[in-house]
Amino acid sequence: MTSHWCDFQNTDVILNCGSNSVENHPVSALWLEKAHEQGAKWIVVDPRYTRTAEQADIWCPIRSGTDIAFYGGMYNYIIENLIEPGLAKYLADGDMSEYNFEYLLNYTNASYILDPEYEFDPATGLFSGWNEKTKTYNVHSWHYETESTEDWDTSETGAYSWVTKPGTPEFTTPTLTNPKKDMTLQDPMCVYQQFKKHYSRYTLDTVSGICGMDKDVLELVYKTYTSTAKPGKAGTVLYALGQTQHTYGAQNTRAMCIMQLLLGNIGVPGGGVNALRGEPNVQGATDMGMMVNEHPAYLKWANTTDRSSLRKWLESQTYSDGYYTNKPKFIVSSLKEWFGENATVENDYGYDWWPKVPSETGAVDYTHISTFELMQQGVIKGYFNWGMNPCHSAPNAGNVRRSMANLDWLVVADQVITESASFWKAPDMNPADIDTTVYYLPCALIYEKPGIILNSGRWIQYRYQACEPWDQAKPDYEMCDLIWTAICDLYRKEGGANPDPILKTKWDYYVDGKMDPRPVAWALNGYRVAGTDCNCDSKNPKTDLLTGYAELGADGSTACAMWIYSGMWSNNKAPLDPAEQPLCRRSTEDKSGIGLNSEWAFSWPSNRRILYNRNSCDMQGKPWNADKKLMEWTGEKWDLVDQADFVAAKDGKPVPPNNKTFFMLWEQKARLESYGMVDGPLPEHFEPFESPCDDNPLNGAFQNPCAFGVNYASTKQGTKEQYPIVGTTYSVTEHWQTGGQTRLCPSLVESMPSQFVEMSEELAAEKGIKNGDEVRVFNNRGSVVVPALVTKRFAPMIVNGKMQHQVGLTHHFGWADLYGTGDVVNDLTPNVGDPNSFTPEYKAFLVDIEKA
Ligand SMILES: Nc1nc2c(c(=O)[nH]1)N[C@H]1C(S)=C(S)[C@@H](COP(=O)(O)OP(=O)(O)OC[C@H]3O[C@@H](n4cnc5c(=O)[nH]c(N)nc54)[C@H](O)[C@@H]3O)O[C@H]1N2
Ligand SMILES: Nc1nc2c(c(=O)[nH]1)N[C@H]1C(S)=C(S)[C@@H](COP(=O)(O)OP(=O)(O)OC[C@H]3O[C@@H](n4cnc5c(=O)[nH]c(N)nc54)[C@H](O)[C@@H]3O)O[C@H]1N2
Ligand SMILES: [Mo]
Repeated sequence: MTSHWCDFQNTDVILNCGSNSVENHPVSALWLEKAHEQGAKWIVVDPRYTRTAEQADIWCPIRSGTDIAFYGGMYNYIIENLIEPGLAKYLADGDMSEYNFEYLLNYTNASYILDPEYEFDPATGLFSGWNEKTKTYNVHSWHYETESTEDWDTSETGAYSWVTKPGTPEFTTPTLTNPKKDMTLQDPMCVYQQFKKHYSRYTLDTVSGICGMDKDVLELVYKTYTSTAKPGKAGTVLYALGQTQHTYGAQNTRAMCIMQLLLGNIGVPGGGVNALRGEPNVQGATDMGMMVNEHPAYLKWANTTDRSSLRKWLESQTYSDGYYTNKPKFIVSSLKEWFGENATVENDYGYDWWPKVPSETGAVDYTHISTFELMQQGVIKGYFNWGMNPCHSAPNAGNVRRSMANLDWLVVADQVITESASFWKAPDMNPADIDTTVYYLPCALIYEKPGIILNSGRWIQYRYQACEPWDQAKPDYEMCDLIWTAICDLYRKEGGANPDPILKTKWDYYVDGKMDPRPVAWALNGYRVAGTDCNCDSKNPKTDLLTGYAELGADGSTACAMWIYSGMWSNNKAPLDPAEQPLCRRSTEDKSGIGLNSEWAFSWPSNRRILYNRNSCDMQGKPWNADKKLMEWTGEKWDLVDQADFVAAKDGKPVPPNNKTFFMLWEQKARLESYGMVDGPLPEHFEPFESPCDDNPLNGAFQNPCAFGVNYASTKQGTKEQYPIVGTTYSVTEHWQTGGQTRLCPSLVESMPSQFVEMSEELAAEKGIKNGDEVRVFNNRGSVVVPALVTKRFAPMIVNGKMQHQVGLTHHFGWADLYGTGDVVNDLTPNVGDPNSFTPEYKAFLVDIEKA
């Protein structure tokens, strides 16, 4: 998962599915081209012929929103052509020349026996555990059958002796349930057999019909990509918004993981499921928990049900085995950073001061899509809009503008006057009707402030300030500091209803009296609380920086805001000098020979470059591919090229190879079937919220029964009779998202002066539209006028036997800014999304078009 981009050069087959490397992620394309030059095959699965498709060997057009059918067909292809023909032979004589059985059997949960109640019913499209009233699943029957149980050994010499250390909060330790297995994969309830049954419906005919694909091209894609099933071969899948922006976007992502597991492509050089991340530092923002349910470092926020106290958090979140048995250390250390000396074992380290995310059924919901509904209902009355532009970027943007008009106050922190900062000036708004007070806080540009930034491959680096902020603009952290200290002063003066969460919070990120990102870096890295002197000449709290997260305690002895970042800023000799810290390493000497570049920057966690890298070796610890070695068991110890993502040594002694290769899960096996998603244990094809089809040939549910937001009146679902054309959206190289920065740049506007709707020659002819004509694109939510771009890059598709048109729109223009204005394309997209990640369905919806 999330390999660094230089690793793409190590691959044998590239699959860009729902991502456009060449136009939107040019640096990724550099490494893909390198692989291509060395003989790798390149496949692009995308509704249109992109510049990435132009570089590739195979372009396979797909109807937007049908990727799960595409992957399901691939699983069926692997089972029919690789697994089934070879399984009996492998079990008899160990032959795995065509297919990597060792990986499937030992490193995944294929052999695990599922609960006898587990079921999927194609007639209803539902898995076992469905509750029709709440429209949610009880995931109990998606678990395994238990063979035996093991309790934690917390005795003085036991592996978990730390649990009884003074200062550690009390909790009932988890019990490991060892699942029942069938290593011959014949038991009808084993994961493999249920999986095989599930995807036997995904035949080439059915899949090509749903996806609107040519069956021969589809088969060629399957044949080419599954050539990486051979031990020693690797395939990489690069994904972005074409996968995530759907009402089953998270299942799309799981679908890619499953594909890579079946092919033995996770944890090997040139493998992985690689997100091409978007906004600068989106990796960092995700790590930092910029979402309603995620706390920094992928721990869960406190909530009102199973995490309503620290004890409950520890009991619901601590894994029974694997590395997440250490979660108590991460959460207590986080609380120690959050509340400093106010956090003690007696007060549960301040856990109750944390706000609790409402989590009962029917509770208030603060996800992105729902906040705007809450504004309409008058529940949310004030809004901080910080470095984003939802009046333009959010789905159903017209609805967002109308919602904002209901606010008492709005604060916008940005470097340009965006559509959100001027929502009351939108062409469809009447300023006289709007009472919202809008405050604008000008922010410093990236060049005008220092700080930490992460790239898409988890590399943490430091950016120095180049110049002073312009005029009154300030770095965001200085604005935060001013607001925060003002709030604290008010609480001190007036008391307030519940001052403790505010006044007990530790806030000491200053150097020489000024807010500074370097003490924040100490907090992220972690330090010993009772620490020694750090030879630091500032007036700041003394630090004793940790060398890595292995040093964290659950007893209040360490503070650490981001356990995964621990080690990036660990040099106690120069705590204020970024250049002396691991994240600023700049050695271009690559000792690995395969581009790991381990001495350039710091890659979380532990400077590991390839996650789950133990899977690059067989059960004996020999690399599958000797030319691309990440590690090897010498018979006595592990010879490590990359940092080990498994237990390589314990108490100073080498640990010989075993089958515990995915140590971030309690099973320490990767999950083909999983109980971790709210909408199903296996990805199943559903139609988008707005679909052009009459039915779903694979199941009786048609759409994802768990899709998010579908009941809001504002979504105004359209039908295929009203709007027969599939619409999708994407970016162009010349502009950036809502265009605040790029539309202010005359040369960029000159090279890409407007948005457009891209359509096939056939559709244009049908509608009497010529290239360059102004066209109205509309549905129940909105209407935009843009020029037509009539191209051969879009072609009509045969979907389930009928001709289907699809069009694509760019989404970078709005009414704000000096140069380059235009209609807001997100007036068309539906405010519905994925029930796991809440990502909106920007990539598949219905429209109609006419000459304007
Ligand atoms: N120049 C430039 N670069 C950017 C950005 C920008 O605005 N401008 N934005 C940045 C950001 S924030 C992000 S998140 C990334 C986005 O990066 P990408 O996801 O690569 O960009 P998009 O153009 O949104 O969509 C990628 C492709 O998905 C295809 N697609 C649409 N629907 C589907 C579908 O259902 N299935 C499949 N398989 N494909 C589909 C589209 O045709 C498009 O070619 O780019 C980043 N890079
Ligand atoms: N139809 C459709 N809609 C989409 C997408 C799509 O593919 N199709 N993509 C979605 C995706 S992936 C994304 S990421 C969103 C992006 O949605 P937004 O984040 O709302 O869009 P941006 O234009 O990137 O807005 C970022 C704002 O931050 C400002 N900014 C830049 N640097 C700083 C800074 O240091 N501090 C502060 N305070 N502000 C700063 C910029 O000027 C800009 O106005 O759009 C989503 N919307
Ligand atoms: Mo993004």
